[in-house]
Amino acid sequence: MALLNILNYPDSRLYKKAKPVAVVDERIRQLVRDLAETMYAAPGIGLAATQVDVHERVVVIDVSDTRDQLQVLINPELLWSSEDKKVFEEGCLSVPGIYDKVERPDRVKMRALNERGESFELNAEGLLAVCIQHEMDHLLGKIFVEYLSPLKQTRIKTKMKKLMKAM
Ligand code: GNR
Ligand code: NI
Repeated sequence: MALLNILNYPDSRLYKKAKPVAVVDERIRQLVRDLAETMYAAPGIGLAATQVDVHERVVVIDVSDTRDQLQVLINPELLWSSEDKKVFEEGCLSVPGIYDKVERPDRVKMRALNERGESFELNAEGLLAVCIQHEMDHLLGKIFVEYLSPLKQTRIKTKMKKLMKAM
């Protein structure tokens, strides 16, 4: 097991597009374990491989209060999203200390592979739907602040650069 280093916005590597996983093998299962450990330690409710500088389509999520309901999504595909939207106050482990409202479809239907390489479908709503969409964006190189106004994005970049210098 290993704790992985999480990239901070606006690191250019966060904008890379992840490639599909060809085979779910022991290497991928090790990545899943390390992502989960890193997510729980942070703590966060989700983590995409992109955030730890691995550009493959792997995501871990746990939105449970008990922190024992790990969900692994490999090569996730969006099958359907609802017309109705919801606004949610989002945060991101790659943008520490920043929270802002983002509007997204309220419900989504997904297909993905689990850590055994088996295909499964998932209907999600509420926090899980928010988290899945947030993580899928990471795999495409998109960060939630890109939904905010250009002025807010500039302010957040300035704040993050200052924060990085102070570290
Ligand atoms: O831990 C996280 N919390 C969160 C809160 C609201 C909306 C999305 C998230 S995901 C975030 C972890 C993270 O950055 N995943 O990419
Ligand atoms: Ni994030």
